[in-house]
Formats: sequence, C-alpha cells, structure tokens
Amino acid sequence: MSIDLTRPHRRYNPLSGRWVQVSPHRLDRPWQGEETVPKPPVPAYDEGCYLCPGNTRKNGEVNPDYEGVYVFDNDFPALLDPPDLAQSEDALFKAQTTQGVCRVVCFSPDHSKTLPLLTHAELREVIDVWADQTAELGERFASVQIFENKGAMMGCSNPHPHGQIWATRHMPDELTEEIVQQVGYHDKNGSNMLLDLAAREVESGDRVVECNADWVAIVPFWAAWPFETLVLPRFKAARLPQLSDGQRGTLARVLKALTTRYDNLFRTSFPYSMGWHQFPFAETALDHAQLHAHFYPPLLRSASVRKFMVGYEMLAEPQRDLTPERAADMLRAVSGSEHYLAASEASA
Ligand code: H2U
Ligand code: ZN
Repeated sequence: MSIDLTRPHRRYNPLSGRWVQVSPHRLDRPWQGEETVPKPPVPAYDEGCYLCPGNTRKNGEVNPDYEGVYVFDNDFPALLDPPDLAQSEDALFKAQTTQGVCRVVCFSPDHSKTLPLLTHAELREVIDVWADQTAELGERFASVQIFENKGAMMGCSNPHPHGQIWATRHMPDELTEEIVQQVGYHDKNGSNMLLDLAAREVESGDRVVECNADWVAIVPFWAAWPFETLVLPRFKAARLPQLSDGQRGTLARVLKALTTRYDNLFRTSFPYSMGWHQFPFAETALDHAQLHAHFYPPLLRSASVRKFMVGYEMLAEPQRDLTPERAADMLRAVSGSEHYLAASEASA
C-alpha cells in the first residue's frame, strides 16, 4: 500500500532504528516574525580569543604562531586516560570508568574562516588532519569521534573556527546503535545499507543537496532536524584514513559547497553540530558499517528562529513540519559556489 506523504505520517530511520513524525500540512499554518539579525563582520584576529595564533589559552599555555590546522590537547578534557578500567554491576546504579583523550582542532589561524570560507586546499588540510588523528588515536581507542559544534546557538563557547576529537576506549551509544542497525540490514538484505542508500538517493535526486563522483550529501528521508544532512561516500569505506588522495579532494568540494549553501540559506553563519561516524575500531570489526558525516543544524525559518526538540519530541518522538524533500529543494535553490559574504564584498 502506498503512503500519502502529504498527510501526517511517520518515517523510519534505519540507521538509528527510531521513527520521526512528519506533519506536512502544518506548514500552512500562519506564522509571523521573519527577522534577520545583522551581525558585525568577524575580524581575522581577535586578541581576546583563546584559539588565535600567539594568544594565551585559559590555562596559561601560549598558542604557537600556527599557519595551517592546529591541534592541541583540550585543556579541560571531558575524559582522562587512567590506567585501569572498572565496572560496578549494581542493577540500579551501574557505572564504569571511562578512558579517553580530548583534542581541539583549529581549522585555520584566521578567526573568521569557518569551513565554507576556507579554500579547497585549506579544507583538504582539515580532512588530512582528521584522517591522521583518526589513524593515530584509532590504534589505542575503540572510537574516535570527530565533531564540530558551531555557533552560540549550539553552545559553542568560542567563535574561532574549530572542532573537537574525543577518542574513547568504549564504544559510545550512537555508534553502537548504528553498527547494530547496519549489520542487521546486511544480514537481511546482503548488502551495505548506506551504499544502497547513496545509490538510491543519487538515482531519485529528490533529497540530494550536493553530489560528485565520490560523495553525495542528502537530507535523509527520516531527518529529524529541519535541514539535517548526511554526507555519504559512493564507495565502500569505514574510516577517514582509508580515503585516497582523490576522494579527499572531492570531499573538500562537497563540504565547501554544502556549508556554503547552509550559510546562504538564511544569510548567516549557519549553526550546527556535525561529526563523522567511522567504523569500527573495536574487535567487533565488521565490514558492513560505512563511514559518513551527520550535520544537525537547529535553524528552522530564519537566522534566529530555531527548532526546539521539546514537548512531544522529548516525551514521545521527534516531529517535523517541513518535509525533507522541501528542505533539500531550499538548500538546492541557494548558491553552493558563491558565499553571501563574498558576494556582498564584491558589490560593496
Ligand atoms: P566548544 O567547541 O564547545 O566551543 O569548546 C571549545 C573547547 O576548547 C572546549 O572543550 C577548549 C574547551 O575545553 N579550550 C581549551 O582547551 N583551552 C582554552 O584555552 C579555551 C577552550
Ligand atoms: Zn581566534
């Protein structure tokens, strides 16, 4: 039986095994208050920034005059690397020691250069550093979680373009869940879930935002956040270090174009949490799990109107009004090659 996707329905997320409620009819309801908050231009150097080259960090350490990507051990790490692991087996109050390492990755010495404003070569350097860090930390840790929290709206404490890496001896829940789901899919269908998905999405084009020979960025069919995207390789890969020279170059292109579209959508430095899921470092080595990146932006209608995951979402399941297909249309409708700041500079 076919489902009318213009009426309220639920969509299944095969990666997480969870559902999302979609209510396209609610888009017709009235709303007021499209507003754009003008922001002052961001300087290339900020003497008060803890991450700019040559500045003193909060713990007194001085950043070198770095020129490209700069990685350092987080001065306030959420994880420590104790020698022993212990676990309590209490049925109600279970706990275990965690072991891990936290690093900060400054994408550029320039305080103003977020990912879409980097050149392809500079973005390529970020990708190389992500891959090298993964290779190094992956020898000691089961999970190497690379992520970026961008924008005050996402709780990012510092506007200097940076991401983080948390490597842990244990497998975090999101990753474990995605492995279980992908292995389950493989057992049932005999193929790789995300490779199948990439092929189907490229074929239909309905939710594709960016695409080249190696990569495709889509708004997933089951997206919970309005402009959520998934960046998928069109070839088999489990981890960033496996990417070839060419695949890193094409990835830089997709990331630059995708984040440019994000910024252009509401003419703002688009906030999001993004990160890579890479598989598997643990002994559960299975080759049905596929490398990919998630982008989770909070914005809904403008630079300042965000979606809140509250009420029904907290107590029951996520819900969205804007369909993923409409969201992909909107992202495709803005430029992926010219950033609004470059365009306004040119016309000034
Ligand atoms: P956000 O990505 O959430 O903004 O966090 C920035 C990280 O940078 C945060 O984990 C670290 C914080 O601990 N940091 C330092 O390690 N040294 C500093 O001097 C400032 C911030
Ligand atoms: Zn800075």
